[in-house]
Amino acid sequence: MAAVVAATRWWRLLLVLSAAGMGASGAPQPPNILLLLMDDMGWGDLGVYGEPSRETPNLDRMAAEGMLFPNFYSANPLCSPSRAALLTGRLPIRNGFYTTNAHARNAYTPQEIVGGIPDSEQLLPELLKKAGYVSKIVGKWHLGHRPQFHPLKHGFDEWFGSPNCHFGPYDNKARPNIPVYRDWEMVGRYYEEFPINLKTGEANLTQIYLQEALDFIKRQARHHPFFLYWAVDATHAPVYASKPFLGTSQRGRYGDAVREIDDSIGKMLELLQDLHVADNTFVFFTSDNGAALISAPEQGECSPSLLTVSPQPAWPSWASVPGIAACEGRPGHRSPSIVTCEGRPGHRSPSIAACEGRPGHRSSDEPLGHGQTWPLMAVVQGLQDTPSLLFSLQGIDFCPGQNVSGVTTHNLEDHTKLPLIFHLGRDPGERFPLSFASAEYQEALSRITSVVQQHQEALVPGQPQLNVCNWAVMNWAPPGCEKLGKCLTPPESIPKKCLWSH
Ligand SMILES: [Ca+2]
Repeated sequence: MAAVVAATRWWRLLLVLSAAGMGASGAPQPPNILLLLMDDMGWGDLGVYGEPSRETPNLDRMAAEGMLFPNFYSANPLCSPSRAALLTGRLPIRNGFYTTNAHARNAYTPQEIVGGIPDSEQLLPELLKKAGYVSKIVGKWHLGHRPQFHPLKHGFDEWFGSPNCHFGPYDNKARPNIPVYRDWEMVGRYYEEFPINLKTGEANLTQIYLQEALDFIKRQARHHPFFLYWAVDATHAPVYASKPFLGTSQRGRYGDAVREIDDSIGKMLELLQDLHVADNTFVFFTSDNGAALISAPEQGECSPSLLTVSPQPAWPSWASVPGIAACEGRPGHRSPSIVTCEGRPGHRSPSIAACEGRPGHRSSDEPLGHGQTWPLMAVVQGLQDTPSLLFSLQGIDFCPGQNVSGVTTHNLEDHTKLPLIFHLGRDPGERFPLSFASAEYQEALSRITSVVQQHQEALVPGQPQLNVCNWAVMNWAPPGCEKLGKCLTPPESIPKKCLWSH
């Protein structure tokens, strides 16, 4: 869907940026890239997006001095497919991050998953490597944990983080604790060498991830163009923060985690300034999916914003995520208001390409993408002044008191025969579907249906990676476990269909 097109556009931008200055020796170094990917952070969770406690000064400043993307979508409402799309620039249905085990069911990569990112996919760090970049992933990978899916086999040069979510603690008998890797080998496991106190919410992980980032930036900034993918997960349940931040937010533990992340990003931006590379670094901040309202209020937030919805099947606002760019070569650029790249406040899905310094470049009148998993669930197409969002299927686990009658449902509902259509310009919260009898609805349906047909005719689905699970493939004995004395014995191999309950 739109998110993927946004991802594709952001790819285009990066490729243009990385192509700049390449070739002749002595040419300017291609820009560094700092991609800050949050986990389950909702559209309304930052001050600059209207969160009233205003506890994200660094991100708010970054938006004020850079660019804010008020309509920015991820490709999927769950971590793995969204991240696969971000790094490949391709819809999950194409890159294989979907399941056919059940109709219209999202899927991801728990540690019993057999599949992962296929070798046939070209990831962003693989392309950047050809341009001389050194790439590091800090934090959550989530594109498969088996050896062939290791991030260093898919373009990254360094890794500090984990292959799966920080769920647990497990007993290391029925299910192993999730390992934490440094490059090729594990260096410990969550709840063991890397503790997370579920009762107090205390964990030092964001600070560790920050130090990994600062160290990498210091090492690389003067020698090679770098790509740092900072994929922290403190805002994913169970949310956590380090001791100095615990209890400091007006909005509970989730706010503590957000405050620590904001503070960390401030330190990274400060380091770029200190190293005199800020002018040549493209920084982009976003989230893998919208707010995890299923985790609220204890482990998430029902923030009072337009888009307060959950990572649940088919509902697109789950995929409405923050998007902030600090554009290369425009240090100190200050927008008088929240603007898109094209300088039209509120204009929908701005073209990241405009960050190239080509403000006349135009791509947002293209169909903005379609669908995410299987089957097609939603389409975003058109501009702010035209009805631009269609649903064929939807479902949501909404926050108390925020139900929208006839729109939000606890269970997935099939609207294929009479899709819901929203005018995102007038109704960015997607609460008021157009009247089926209206001329506006009929015109939009006709227009978007042709986009759907084009998509379906051109679609070449990837081999689904999220169908088969096997407890024997879990993180029993990751590489490096021998050195730590932490190898566990896997159970008998019994492949079975993965069951997806949400
Ligand atoms: Ca997520």
